[in-house]
Amino acid sequence: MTTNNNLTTSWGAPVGDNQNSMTAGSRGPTLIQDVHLLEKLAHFNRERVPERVVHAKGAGAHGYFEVTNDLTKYTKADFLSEVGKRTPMFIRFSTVAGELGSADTVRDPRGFAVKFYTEEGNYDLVGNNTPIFFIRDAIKFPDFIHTQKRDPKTHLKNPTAVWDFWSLSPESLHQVTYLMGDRGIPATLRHMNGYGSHTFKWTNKDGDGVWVKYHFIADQGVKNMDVNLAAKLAGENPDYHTEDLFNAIENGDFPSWTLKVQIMPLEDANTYRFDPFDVTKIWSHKDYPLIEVGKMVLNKNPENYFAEVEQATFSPGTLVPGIDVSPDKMLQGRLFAYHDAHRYRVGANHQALPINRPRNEVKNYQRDGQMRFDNNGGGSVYYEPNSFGGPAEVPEHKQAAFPVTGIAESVAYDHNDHYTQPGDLYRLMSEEERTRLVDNIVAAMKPVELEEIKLRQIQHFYKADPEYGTRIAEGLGLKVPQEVK
Ligand code: HDE
Repeated sequence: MTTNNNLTTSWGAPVGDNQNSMTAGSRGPTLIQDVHLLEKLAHFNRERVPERVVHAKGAGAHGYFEVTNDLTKYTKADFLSEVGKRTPMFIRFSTVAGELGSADTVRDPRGFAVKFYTEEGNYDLVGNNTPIFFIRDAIKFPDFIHTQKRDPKTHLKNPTAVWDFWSLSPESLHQVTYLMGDRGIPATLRHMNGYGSHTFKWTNKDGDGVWVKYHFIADQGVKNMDVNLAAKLAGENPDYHTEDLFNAIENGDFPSWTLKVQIMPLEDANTYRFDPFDVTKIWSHKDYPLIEVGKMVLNKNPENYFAEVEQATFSPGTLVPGIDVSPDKMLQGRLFAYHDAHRYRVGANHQALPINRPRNEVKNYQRDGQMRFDNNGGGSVYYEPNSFGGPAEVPEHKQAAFPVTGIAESVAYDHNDHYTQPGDLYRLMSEEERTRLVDNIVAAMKPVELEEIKLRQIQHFYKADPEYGTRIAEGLGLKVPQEVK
């Protein structure tokens, strides 16, 4: 076949004219038989896939992960099996609430979604830049996100809804305190940590398990952005973080993170002072110190934003042998939500797209579906069990058995101390940090329409730390309600 630079239709035929539609005479009308025009307009109409319902605005990069510490006594995960082992990876950073075109420098958690292309399949670690979350049961997520998105009548952000929900969901206080503090607006995507947030389970070759939490510590250090600069940049350069990441990588200034883990023996989960699967809590670093695992380096920008960043699909359910989930109720809900979102947003065969497909060979009996663009298993055997040497299961990678107990019912976590950890976080802050935190909260709560909501929220701040609650009340020109004192 000869190679040339011919413009072609999507079916490969040379295009004769890409500047002038075919018309009856120079004044038209336009002829419907200009099939190239029809195809071009029709394809254009379909250029957008639905944006992610949360985490719509994002930036991605390629890189690698290198093991620096031998943790094989805890996990048989192949990509962690040897010091020095390198695994290619892709990361997508994102804001949560804004739309695809929204500003980068807003106060919001940042998504920190990592895809490791391991030799035993893809492993996705779909975390945030905060170690905790606003709620701890998946059933509350759609309501929570409604309050973060636009009001259905005004199509504006609605602070009354935000604080109404938070004040009625006191488990959010820890994450609210974190978000309203300095870390709520990172200086750049390179200057923030990432967290797996949930508890996961690691299992070693002997089938012994431990609970694990992930921390990606930014080697660049953590730096945050002043609120006034953030507001200015949101107007002047809404893509500031996206641009910063792209330029850093383009200029060879490769950002990196050190991955560390906290390890908890399985039995400790039964006796720890709170439920360690509750994603609104952090584990004390004194009880479970950070242990180094390896280094993640971002060294290559995507070639094509849509193909690589927009079409990337991450799920906390994309796991490899040696890494399993925990009973965390949020994590359990996410195991359904993500691939469901991908099937809706990208399509039934989203796993086979170049950015998503594993680097090892996929061999299974799944066939067909919309946009099946690989060879669909060719003529190979398409059912199991079979007598034709089709791919067979690997018994040693059967999930380690685990005990389950209890009565099935819709029930809350039984630990309801929503105040100690947010209070500790407040007390950890310097006076300047506390002042900025209080100023941010007061500014955010001022527009709340009902005083009742403000008073309810003030009580939560007060219960975390009397000074915290009192300062917010004063800032809002209100008094701490008597019943909480
Ligand atoms: Fe997500 N989340 N989430 N989330 N999330 C999505 O997945 C969801 C949660 C996170 O760059 C969606 O493909 C539910 C916690 C990141 O592509 C959706 C619950 C954490 C990203 C979804 C949570 C996250 C998402 C939107 C409560 C941090 C972006 C479209 C049970 C630990 C990934 C999509 C990317 C994206 C659902 C809570 C992080 C709808 C139901 C907790 C980083 O499926």
